[in-house]
Amino acid sequence: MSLIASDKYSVVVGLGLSGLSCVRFLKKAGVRFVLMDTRKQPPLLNTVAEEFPDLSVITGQLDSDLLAGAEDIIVSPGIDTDQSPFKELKDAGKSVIGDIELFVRYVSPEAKVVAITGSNGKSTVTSLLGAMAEEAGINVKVGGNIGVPALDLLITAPADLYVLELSSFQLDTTHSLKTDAATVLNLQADHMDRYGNMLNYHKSKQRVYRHCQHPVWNKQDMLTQPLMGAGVAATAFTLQQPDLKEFGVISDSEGTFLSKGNDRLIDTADMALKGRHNHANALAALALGDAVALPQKSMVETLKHFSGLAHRCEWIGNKKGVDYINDSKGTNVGATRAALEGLCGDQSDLILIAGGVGKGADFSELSTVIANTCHAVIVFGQDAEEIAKIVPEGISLSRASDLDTAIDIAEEKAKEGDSVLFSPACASFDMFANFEQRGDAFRLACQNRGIG
Ligand code: UMA
Ligand code: ADP
Repeated sequence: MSLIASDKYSVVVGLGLSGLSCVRFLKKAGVRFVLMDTRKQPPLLNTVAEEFPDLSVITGQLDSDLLAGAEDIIVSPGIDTDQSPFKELKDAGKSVIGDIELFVRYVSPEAKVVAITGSNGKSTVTSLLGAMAEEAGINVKVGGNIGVPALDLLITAPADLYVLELSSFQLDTTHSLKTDAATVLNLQADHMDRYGNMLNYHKSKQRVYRHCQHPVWNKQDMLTQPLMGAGVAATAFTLQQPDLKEFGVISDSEGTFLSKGNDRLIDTADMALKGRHNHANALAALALGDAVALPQKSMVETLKHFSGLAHRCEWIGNKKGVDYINDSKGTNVGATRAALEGLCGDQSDLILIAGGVGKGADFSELSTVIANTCHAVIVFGQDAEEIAKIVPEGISLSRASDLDTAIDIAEEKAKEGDSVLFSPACASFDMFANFEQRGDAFRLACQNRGIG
């Protein structure tokens, strides 16, 4: 207990990106705190030591006495607070929160906040909405699960609009988030190793709608429907013909248009984002933007040039008439299904490379879509066999020892007009530090073969 005398203090648990942002923020705010991490060598230990040489860090274990005496226990999202010792601390009435709850306490009440969650499409919609606001000349900041911790946004000059991507992990430790608009984009099984079942995962995602003025939900995915009392104006989006107040798609002889009710906003042929799943993402961004009064003209203009983020169905290049696509961010079954459906042409012209850490997922959901879109599948990584099991008969199945070999096999199998889609349906941690490193490895391997 010598680290802290009798005064009030907080504990920051975790020294990854979120933990570091808490440290920087609390230092600036003048809040006393202790920092701990269960790992002996947390990834950002050296960064903290350089920036804050006087700060002692408890590593390799958690100090239960210090936790018990803390005013707030600020836990990083990668830690499950339904496990010991946090579950017991919560049961005992202690304040166990995350970086987003801190953000909520300190953000200016004048600023607008939009929160975006869902199993897939979060980063795309978050950055698209940010780009739409920028196009409109609004002072906007974008952060959260997208890789820029939310508290980093409060360290610099204030913004008028904050667009936050929130994971279920972050929502679990957030209690009083007030938003001007919020959405659950979709709900497909992910993180089952943490939640155990869809019910728990669903509950976690629904937290984004608490204290939300204007919920936006996906009419084709009932699990995204806000479970809140009557009297809250919610807007739905759908890939089908919209009702009057909805955002949807009108298709006729003149083209396929993203629309608000009967108003045709943009021909999808004029959008820089490709794939049907991105039509849904664009509709969600339009509905959220509408809810916070972004001008329609700027939003539509943005859709003409916003081509998406790296590692999300990213076109790398073409060799011998074959396209190579990096979808390393396809880290779960739903994402890979959307990529297959969104990118397949008229024939079964896809070759899928998949594998990695399956996070307890049920891959059987991919069976039918593989049958309809692929003529070959190449599996690699820790859970390769789990995927191999569900590849339907009649589809060529190969096993590769690593990603490089998988691309070799794909090149052999591909014929003119095909696309090689790298959409792992798995996390990357068996072979790579993160999905970005895995996607970079794919891009480099392609470039080494004269692709891109
Ligand atoms: N860990 C320990 N002991 C500790 C603290 C952490 O073992 O004491 C482990 C965790 O179990 C986890 C790893 O460290 O395996 C990283 O966890 P973290 O909470 O320190 O992660 P951060 O570096 O703070 O990054 C987090 C998000 N990561 C997670 O939620 C796992 C980042 O999202 C996010 O960009 C960042 O905060 C800023 O907000 C990444 C992610 O993978 C992209 N998110 C998941 C997803 O999108 O599916 C939820
Ligand atoms: P997230 O931040 O939720 O992981 P991203 O925008 O980074 O979402 O996209 C990750 C992957 O999810 C994409 O590469 C694509 O395969 C898939 N995806 C994107 N949008 C959708 C959507 N609306 N529905 C289903 N899958 C999607």
